[in-house]
Amino acid sequence: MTSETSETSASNLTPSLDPARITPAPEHKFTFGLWTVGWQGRDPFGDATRAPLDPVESVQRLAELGAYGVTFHDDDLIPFGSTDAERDAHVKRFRQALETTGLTTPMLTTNLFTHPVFKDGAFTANDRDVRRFALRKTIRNIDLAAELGAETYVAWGGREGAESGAAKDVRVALDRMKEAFDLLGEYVIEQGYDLRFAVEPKPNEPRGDILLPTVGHALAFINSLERPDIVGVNPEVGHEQMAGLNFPHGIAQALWHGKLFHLDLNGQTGIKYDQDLRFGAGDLRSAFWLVDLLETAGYQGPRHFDFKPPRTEDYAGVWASAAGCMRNYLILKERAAAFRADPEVQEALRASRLDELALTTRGEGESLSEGLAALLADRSAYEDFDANAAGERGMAFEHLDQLAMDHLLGAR
Ligand SMILES: [Mn+2]
Repeated sequence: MTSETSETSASNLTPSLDPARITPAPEHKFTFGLWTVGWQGRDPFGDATRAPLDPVESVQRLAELGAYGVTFHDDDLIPFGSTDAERDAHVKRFRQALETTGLTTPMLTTNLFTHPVFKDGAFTANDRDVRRFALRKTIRNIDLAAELGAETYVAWGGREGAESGAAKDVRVALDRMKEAFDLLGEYVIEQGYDLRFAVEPKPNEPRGDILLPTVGHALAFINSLERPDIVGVNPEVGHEQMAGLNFPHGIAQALWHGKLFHLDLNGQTGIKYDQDLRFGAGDLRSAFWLVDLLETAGYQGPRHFDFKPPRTEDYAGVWASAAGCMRNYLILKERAAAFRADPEVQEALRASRLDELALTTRGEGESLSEGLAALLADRSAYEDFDANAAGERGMAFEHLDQLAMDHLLGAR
């Protein structure tokens, strides 16, 4: 093969992406936690590998990379135990950086897991004084969230759980969890804040088992609250995958319930510790279907990255990792759009009868009682139905999925 033919076939196989379309810009609504790029690489087995990062520098660097906003736990900006004067100084410097760069703060959250006081949890700690302290700490940061114009307040209960059976009465702990969200909801309503809560599920780590371990558990819990309308979920890619679950399916159900208030994008390779890889690393097929879903379902919220640049990296590697999160999202967005626009894919979707899934199972325009009566009277639905013939119909899903693979791999 000559080099000329090899170049020709390569360009036929690889549709080039317009560099402008995969360059991050504020309109893409990419946001990063201060604790992500600011993670110093301290893990259970090793010390920090990076020096502390000034939140103001994070704001400046992320703005240069094309981000839309930053998010943070109270303690990421204001070290635990700061005096009021120190707190004001930290907030003032940070606000100046936001104003200079134009970065937004769409989400804030509370650190209820680092300080030893939270070793048995916060909202569900067995100790009542710890629960009351956790609520006051949260309320104080909710005030800051409202001041900074955040729309979402995330609650990740990393320490709400147990390592042993008798240590936590889960039903009673859930009473306390409900009480916490009801009190916080009451506070937000009384203050007139335009702020909604998003519960972040995780199955384990740091606790042996964490309460509200998956999106499904959290959705069910929200229904029991006094103000379920102001509480949704903040699912994280890696957290659901740690439980072996299909993340795009969980997101689709959260969207179906109108509860996808926020989300945490990162990468994870299977059921193991919480890896927090950059978005797109880990399960790439899952990432492709996630981006396809978010972009076609009309999700309007921030594309928020909650990842950890590996501790092998210096700060050049940290910024490369952050840029990679956004670049991978935009590449997958292009690939997913090309998949949806491909006439052969549209034909394959019809062959797999996705259009038929969209038809109601009862007759069009029939009420439930009319539909039920018609179903019971319909001999073709049962008495005359040929189940064996229907069982022989192929679904053509493999061809459809290969088309998706071709687009994902840049072969179409
Ligand atoms: Mn994580």
